[in-house]
Amino acid sequence: MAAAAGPSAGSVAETLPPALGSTSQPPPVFDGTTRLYICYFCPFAQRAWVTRNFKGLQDKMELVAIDLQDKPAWYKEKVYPQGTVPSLEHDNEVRGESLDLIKYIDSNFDGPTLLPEDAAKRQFADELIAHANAFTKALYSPLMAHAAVSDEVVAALDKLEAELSKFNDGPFFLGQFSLADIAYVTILERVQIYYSHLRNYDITKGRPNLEKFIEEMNKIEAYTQTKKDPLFLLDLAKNHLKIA
Ligand SMILES: N[C@@H](CCC(=O)N[C@@H](CS)C(=O)NCC(=O)O)C(=O)O
Repeated sequence: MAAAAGPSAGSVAETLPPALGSTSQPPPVFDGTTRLYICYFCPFAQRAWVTRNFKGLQDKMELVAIDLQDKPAWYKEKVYPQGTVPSLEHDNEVRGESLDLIKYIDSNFDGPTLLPEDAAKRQFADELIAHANAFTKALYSPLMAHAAVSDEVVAALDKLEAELSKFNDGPFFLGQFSLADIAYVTILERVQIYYSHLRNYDITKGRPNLEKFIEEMNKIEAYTQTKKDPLFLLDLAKNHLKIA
């Protein structure tokens, strides 16, 4: 049986390591240690980080934080040639791509399973996860193009609202907390801030399922431990993604 998400799920007080920059030494790569390379502010890395926390892998999967604003050359040279975070060093290989990684972590490590047993729900999980990048693009594009809230944005949010009640056993997509929730929550965290501040648009208004989803996510420590100050995230996106 899958464990239900509760307030204490994934709850381990953890002192986060400092982010490594261009003058930092690399970790002893391929020494048998399992390492998750992240950046503390990246929504994609955050997906893998939440998955690790929820499965209680804090002692089995070491976090290595990379300072993307002062990226160490060794990250690309020695660890992950694509140079992006997240990546996972495990079993003498390094894998990336957050949506693939969260599935990999769920199937290859101990801890509560993050996919339902029910076949229809599992198929829906796959569909939701496969659609997460398109959702991200639909929500980010108008901000990066400095455009108004478009029909596409409204449609993407309405689709999510409907998907959240597909099985009528909310507040999560699939009854239990799952990889599908992890695929969306880090993006929702950011677009909620950006649309509220930059477009005066509340993404949860008239979308009770989405409102409840965000409320319940904020009770899961595996996720809340990874959140960052909203105004800091807004500033970062304004400066780096040039959203306005
Ligand atoms: N499709 C990738 C995207 C990862 C990604 O773009 N990460 C950004 C940080 S949010 C990155 O590593 N950028 C490289 C850099 O800034 O040098 C995934 O889902 O893992």
